[in-house]
Amino acid sequence: MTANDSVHVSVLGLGAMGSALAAALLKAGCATTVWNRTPGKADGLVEQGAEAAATAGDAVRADRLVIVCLLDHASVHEVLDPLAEELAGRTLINLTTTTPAQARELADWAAGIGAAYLDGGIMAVPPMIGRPGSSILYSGSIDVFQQYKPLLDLWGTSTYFGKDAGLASLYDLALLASMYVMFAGFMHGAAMVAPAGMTAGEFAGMAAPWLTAMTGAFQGFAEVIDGGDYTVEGQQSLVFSDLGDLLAASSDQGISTEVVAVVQRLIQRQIDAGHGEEGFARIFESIRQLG
Ligand code: FVH
Repeated sequence: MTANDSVHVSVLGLGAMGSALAAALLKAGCATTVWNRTPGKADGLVEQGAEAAATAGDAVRADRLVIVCLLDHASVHEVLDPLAEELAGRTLINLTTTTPAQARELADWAAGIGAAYLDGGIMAVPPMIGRPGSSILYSGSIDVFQQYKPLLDLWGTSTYFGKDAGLASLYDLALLASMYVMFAGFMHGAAMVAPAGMTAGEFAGMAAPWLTAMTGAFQGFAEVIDGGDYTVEGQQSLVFSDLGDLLAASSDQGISTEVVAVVQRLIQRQIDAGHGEEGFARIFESIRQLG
């Protein structure tokens, strides 16, 4: 199929993300039916050519392909459970953020009612949908992924990770975990310099190029972790990585030390276990084993 080759799609959920997904489909000429719990959110999409369904059931019955983008796992079940019979024989692509366990549960539920299921994790914010940089991770039915790939590509780069429906969510949440910890690090730095009169905006101007340059270290850390040998020459040792100065300076600035203290604890656990001269990447071991 091409992206809009006689594809009829129903989109359930017209929040910021669902609306962006539906708008991209309409822009590509896909016949699109839309539904939202609270009326009114479909109006702009109807102006772009969408068909508004009065109920979720009407939307499901309108098309064989049903895209779901609701708030969370509970809202997905709230909307879909009463429609189990209508969903039989149809294809469900769920782009709602869920945990891997919730994605697997939904895949099993879909299999039980006779619906094909593909789970997606959106690595984009709504304005990015359909633009360079937007990426969506998928897992679940390979048949669904292959059949609808031209349509999925309308939203961003589509990557399939396997038939375990939980994988897309796992990778999505792992990337989000990395992002939130990095964001917390930025906030910590901004809080540190604030008492000295630097605005968060000024600090952002310094931090962005610094952190961008530091992401260059990821591959080196990854090689050490994947190789399983933290004694490889040329690494910054755990003892050298002591964050005592960062903690003291943070305290001196009168701010919380929580963010940095977490990293210091991960380092210390490895030093206490006798690995002080090994590389910083060894804190991976502190994280992957429950402390
Ligand atoms: N927005 C973003 O940047 C992120 C990017 C990564 C992926 N997420 C996930 O996408 C899901 C939807 O996010 P959203 O941004 O569209 O969220 P909202 O604008 O808050 O819209 C939520 C929609 O869900 C509907 N809804 C909520 N609860 C129920 C329910 N019990 N029954 C039926 N519909 C429900 C809500 O309807 P209404 O409040 O307008 O009636 C909205 O349509 C989400 O998983 C993100 O994590 C977005």
